[in-house]
Amino acid sequence: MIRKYVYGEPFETEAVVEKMEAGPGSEFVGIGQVSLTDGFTFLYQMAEDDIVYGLGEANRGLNKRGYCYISNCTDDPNHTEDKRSLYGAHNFIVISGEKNVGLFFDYPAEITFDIGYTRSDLLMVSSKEANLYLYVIEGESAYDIVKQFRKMIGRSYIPPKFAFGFGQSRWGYRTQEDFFKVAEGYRKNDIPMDMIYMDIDYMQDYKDFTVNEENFPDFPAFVEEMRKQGIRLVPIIDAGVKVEEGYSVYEEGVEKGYFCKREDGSEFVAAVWPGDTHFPDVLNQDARKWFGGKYRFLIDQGIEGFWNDMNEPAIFYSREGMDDLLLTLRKYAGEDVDRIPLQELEKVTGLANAPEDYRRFYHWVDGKRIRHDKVHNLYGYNMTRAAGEAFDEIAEDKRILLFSRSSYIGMHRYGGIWTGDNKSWWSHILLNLKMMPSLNMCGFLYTGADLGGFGADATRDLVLRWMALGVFTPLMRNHAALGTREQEGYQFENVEDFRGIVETRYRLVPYLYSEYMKAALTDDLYFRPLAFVYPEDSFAAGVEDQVMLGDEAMIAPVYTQNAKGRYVYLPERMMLVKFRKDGEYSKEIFEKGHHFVEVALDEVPLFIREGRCIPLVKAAKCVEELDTKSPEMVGFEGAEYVLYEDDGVTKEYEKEGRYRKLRK
Ligand code: MIG
Repeated sequence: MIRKYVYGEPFETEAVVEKMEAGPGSEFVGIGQVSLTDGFTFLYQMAEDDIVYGLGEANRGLNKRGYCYISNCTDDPNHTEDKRSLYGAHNFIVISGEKNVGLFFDYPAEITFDIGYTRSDLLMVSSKEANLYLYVIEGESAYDIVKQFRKMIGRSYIPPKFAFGFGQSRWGYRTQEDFFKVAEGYRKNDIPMDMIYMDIDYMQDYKDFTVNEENFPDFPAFVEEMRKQGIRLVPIIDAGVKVEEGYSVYEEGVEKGYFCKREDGSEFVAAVWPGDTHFPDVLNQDARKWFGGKYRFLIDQGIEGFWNDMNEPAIFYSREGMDDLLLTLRKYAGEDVDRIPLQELEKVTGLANAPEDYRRFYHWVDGKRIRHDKVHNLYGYNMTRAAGEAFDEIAEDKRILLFSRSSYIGMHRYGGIWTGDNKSWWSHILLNLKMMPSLNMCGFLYTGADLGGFGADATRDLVLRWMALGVFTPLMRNHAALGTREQEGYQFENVEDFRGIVETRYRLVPYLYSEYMKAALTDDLYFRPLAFVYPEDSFAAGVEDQVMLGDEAMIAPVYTQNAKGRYVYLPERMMLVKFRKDGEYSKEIFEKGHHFVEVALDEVPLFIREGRCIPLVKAAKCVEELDTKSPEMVGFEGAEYVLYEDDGVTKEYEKEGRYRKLRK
């Protein structure tokens, strides 16, 4: 059962698609208490054993209890344990225990989730303004509540099937030759691959919807040449549009009034990669349509996928912020060092993503002007929506790959997300794993992390272990930052180990795609916490480093260096399958309980549940070359698997004959 309450005058985020009558927001909403004396505060008394799930792309555990999280989309590349905000704002939580309650706070500005941080038994959700919709969902279990929520927010984005292949990325690929070198690195070493991502250096001076003509003299021919090798190029698009006379996107945007403006009506200037930029006002329907239409420039040249970056939106500095800093520095130039108040110099480090900058520009929505900070968490969502809505017109019945860095619930209908600038740290493999079910609960199914880590130098074993997890995430992409150690699959010794892991992905693509499609088409989860599947099992509730995949399997990646394997808890009897680089696999049955399982660096472990089986095919160099006619079935004798299969290109998901029964 879902109840919807309205407080004040909420901004219509369009996160929810189901039409629902809203009751007046009272101070008592049945399960918790609301205080409106100082902004908005929701209070809920947690029972000792309550688990709190949700918050999508957030830090720390699967169980969110015991910390404080702030939804405030932020470009922060240091995802240390103390961080409260990352790139997304996913305000849905589920309290699971004696009583099960789902709560969605549809509020587009900063909102704080104090989940037993201030007082261990108290859940406090608070925002400065009391303008929001609160959805209270009750159900028989946490899982049931999540399914109700997913239905209410609408079907998750479905990418083309090639997007289930492996992709290589690195910030710093610059010229056509750089890209050919990567393609060659993979193809020569017989490592499958479907995508190479193009980071900001493909553009001319970081201008959106341009291609550097010197480095790509004939871009469409280049795209086609890659396609012939079975590789799609996936360019990045940044939020800020470069301020430059003669640049058509800039000139048109100014002329039509489609950029975000200051209070005085002038265009707000934010410095990002291109230098001075303006932000397209993607919350404004006309501007959104205009900006989305620009993607056509690349689609017309053969491009079939994009990633949207810097859309929190990230700001290196604003004109105002810089002016203020320069004045301060001038004021103290020549001054005795100990007479300079240090807090004044904090302006230097406080220049980027400054809260005051988010109060310096405005959006026009349905004839009303609204200050950015009041709708801050909707920017990435609407930039991606701009593209998604445009694709429906540009490419009609064709699926385009699309994912974003910043997001809000609602964006899950238009694209996926990657989890941003992690580091080549072992702890971030585990963080990657924990985020996946939480993201699924909030509607984001096409997700994945930068495999091998974005910042810092990777090591061979870390990349192998991380990619062995990436085998199972819908988005499987190795990406690294400029200046870090190269970590493409062919950069380390014994390249066959990398080949084996990527080949395992391809052997599983028909199965993983099928699981993805079933989850998307029935508003279900692709990754589930163990507790959703084994609600009666008290051990399962505490397991955070293993995750259920669909109805058949469980993953338990190795995430510590120099480990020969790991401890695993099996809530039931399962078969451990270890995929090997020779194209074979080993299998071993484990009884319910705790076990240490050995997993070598070149193996990919997967647990298959009692009485289940999954399909396996032969690897190929890219997804479209996979032969799926008669998969080999792996798992328990007599088991049955229902395989979903379609062309992977068009949107006729529900046409007849999509499901096929396979038997072991
Ligand atoms: O300020 O485009 O998260 O994936 O490689 C950094 C360069 C901008 C941040 C993205 C990252 C990308 C990088 N971008």
